[in-house]
Amino acid sequence: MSSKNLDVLVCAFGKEVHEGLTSFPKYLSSKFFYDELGDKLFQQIMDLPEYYLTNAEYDIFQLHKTDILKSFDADKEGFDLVELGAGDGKKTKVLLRELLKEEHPVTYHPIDISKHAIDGLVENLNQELSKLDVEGQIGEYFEVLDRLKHISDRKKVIMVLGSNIGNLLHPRAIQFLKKLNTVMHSDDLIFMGFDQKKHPQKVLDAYNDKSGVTAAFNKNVLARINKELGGNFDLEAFIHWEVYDPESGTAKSYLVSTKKQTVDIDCLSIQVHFEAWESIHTEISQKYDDDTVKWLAKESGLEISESFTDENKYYKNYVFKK
Ligand code: AVI
Repeated sequence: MSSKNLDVLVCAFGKEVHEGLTSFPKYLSSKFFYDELGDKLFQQIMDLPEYYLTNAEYDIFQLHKTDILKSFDADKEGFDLVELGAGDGKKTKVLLRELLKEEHPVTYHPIDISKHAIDGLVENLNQELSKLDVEGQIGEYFEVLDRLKHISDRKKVIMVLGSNIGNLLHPRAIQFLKKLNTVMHSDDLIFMGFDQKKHPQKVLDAYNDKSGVTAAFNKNVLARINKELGGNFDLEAFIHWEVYDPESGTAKSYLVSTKKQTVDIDCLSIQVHFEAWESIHTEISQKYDDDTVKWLAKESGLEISESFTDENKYYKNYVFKK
């Protein structure tokens, strides 16, 4: 094996692709959907008529902004609003505008792994909400949260929107909440969005849109393997497939091979064999109900103090305290 091959194997992407495609059944992590093209496709998904999640959470912010801010129970000292995975900040701006209107002393700390996203958001906020105190942070959630642990003596509200927690199976969601718990002081809060169980067809449609954007998003992981790991996946020889189990509330995405085929991945020095109709599991998008969220909170040493939903009850934002 050449040293280049070794480098690729030890990089996280190469290592996990190797692991997932040599396992049975095959799997790849949805975190690998996101490169420049993947980010663009996800932006398009959020604008799709079928993808109700974004609008539902936006509506919650519009409908309940005053009560949401009340639930943060910040005193005259104000607070630090930390957002993990801030993206374009569209929903958060509704709260930020309200905070400025009410003259709440607040510092907004958007955190994202993408420098591009943070630079763009900070610039945009400086223009649109020039009075707002913004401290953008680039990095992995927990590394930045560790840094933020001691930013001030003020209360901290940690926000995680977009049902991002839904991409984690319950044990990993608990790990995530527990980790958040460890960086919280006694009166700090978490404000987190959870997509709710609903008519199964509504869920299926959200992850299987007519225009095929979600299919392209799912297949982007194969495109990345081709580009970054020297793969030769034929994207046309795989179909995007979505299933939803209304009992567990788990939506699962797959890529299914439409024929018997062998794919070379040069940088990993492997050949991956697919039987006709063999699948690669690529994503879970968990849907919740109050009991499940209550259970997650309890397992993580947290308690729900309030929750807010949209008119259709598609989505809920919960406030957690220690
Ligand atoms: C980012 N995440 C919460 C999205 C979801 O709903 O699971 C990603 C996504 N996958 C397909 N469509 C959107």
